[in-house]
Amino acid sequence: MLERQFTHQMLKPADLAPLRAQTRVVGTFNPGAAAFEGGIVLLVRVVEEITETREGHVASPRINENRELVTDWIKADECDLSDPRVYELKKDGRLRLRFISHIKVVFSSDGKIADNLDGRVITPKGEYEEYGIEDPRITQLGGTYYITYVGVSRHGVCTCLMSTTDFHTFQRHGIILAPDNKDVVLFPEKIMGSYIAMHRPMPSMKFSPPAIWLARSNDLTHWGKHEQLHGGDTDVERVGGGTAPLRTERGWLTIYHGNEKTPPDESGNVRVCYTGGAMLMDIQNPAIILGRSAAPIMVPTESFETSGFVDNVVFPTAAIDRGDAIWVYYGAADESVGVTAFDKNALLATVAG
Ligand code: MAN
Repeated sequence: MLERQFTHQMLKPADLAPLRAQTRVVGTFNPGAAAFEGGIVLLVRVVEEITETREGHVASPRINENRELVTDWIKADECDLSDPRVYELKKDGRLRLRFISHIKVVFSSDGKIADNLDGRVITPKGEYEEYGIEDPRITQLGGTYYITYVGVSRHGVCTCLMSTTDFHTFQRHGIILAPDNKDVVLFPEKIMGSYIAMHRPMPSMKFSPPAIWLARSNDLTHWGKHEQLHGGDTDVERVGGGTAPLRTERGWLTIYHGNEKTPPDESGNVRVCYTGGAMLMDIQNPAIILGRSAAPIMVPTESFETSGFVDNVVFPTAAIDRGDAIWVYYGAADESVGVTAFDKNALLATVAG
């Protein structure tokens, strides 16, 4: 674990009003972040659930073709309710979401306090976003900010792209990686003539656990030349890209996530914990990993990280270079936005090859 210069819970569900009378906000987390007009802009994933309850049923919200919210009521005894995020239908093992997400634009003049909550709301649109849009990541390329985000639907979990120059109007560019694939982050420059993305396909055949891959593109929408970047460690169940890489004099620096099971406690309970690790990639060929932190640099420790909608989660989604420090924006316990800072040299020392 690396010493944090400060940690601040920047946004929590109570800070935002629900979009509709029939929903309540249960999560504001996994934010994209970028430097914008002298401050920081955040694109926050806002999760809402249906307030109505029906005896013997559970609610699964979705957006229909007219962009209206409708609720599917599923018989409670027909699904596995052990995961607070999803229902697993017993008859065929299919997943449905317990909630629906949209994206909210939030501004911060000092990068710590969310002092302007008047930004736009981006809501799901179309067949591939019917269960919501999630987990935006922002990369500035020239004067345009590109935003990768997750579209969830009955077809699976895919990654889509949109862009903006002003965080007021957004242009959608459609699906860039087919289901199931998320945790997609773009590098902030073309490298050897190509745009580069980290992405995380979810293999459903059991040859391999999920791993981080790299892909290349000439236009940001057609991706190819796939190669595996990092396949995770044996004790880590799942890894995924986190923050858009930052150029440093030593290489591309990113903070990614992994999850692991804690050893059983006295009652035999095993917890899953999401942590952040650092990775350094070669400037000319980012498929070459120059070093990774031997142990996670970010571990849930603060109460808003250890306890929330899903306990024990830190999920880094943006990093901003502040000269001597790197500020990291992250989702905490699938419920709030946190911001923390690391000394840049100390962070780079964790990835010394
Ligand atoms: C996982 C979690 C959820 C998310 C779904 C679909 O279950 O990350 O928060 O809604 O995947 O992306």
